[in-house]
Amino acid sequence: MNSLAIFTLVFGFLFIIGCGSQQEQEGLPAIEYTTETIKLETIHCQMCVATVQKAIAEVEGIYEANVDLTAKMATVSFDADMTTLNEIEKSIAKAGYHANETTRDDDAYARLPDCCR
Ligand SMILES: [Cu+2]
Repeated sequence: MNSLAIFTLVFGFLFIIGCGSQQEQEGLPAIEYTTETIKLETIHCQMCVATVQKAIAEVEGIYEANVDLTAKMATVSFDADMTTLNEIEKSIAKAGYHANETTRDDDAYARLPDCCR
């Protein structure tokens, strides 16, 4: 088989998969995401933002997360069947930051880079 034939075959296959999953999605009710804001009083630099972003992303069921350094606030969209606001707050606290009324983990805070403490 020449490379063009393989390319056509692979591409065609992907196309079929793409169509298949799209049809499946149409048949299912759309997932509804819950959007919540989280107060992040103790973030103060881009490194803090990156750490918090990572902590949020580690939680299963996160759809979208935006950390606003100026507002000291995160806006998080998640699948409420998979996680809760409290789980997300706990993940941020475990990374060393206060999240709403959830207090940071002191050991994690002590391990943060100097600029973040
Ligand atoms: Cu920082």
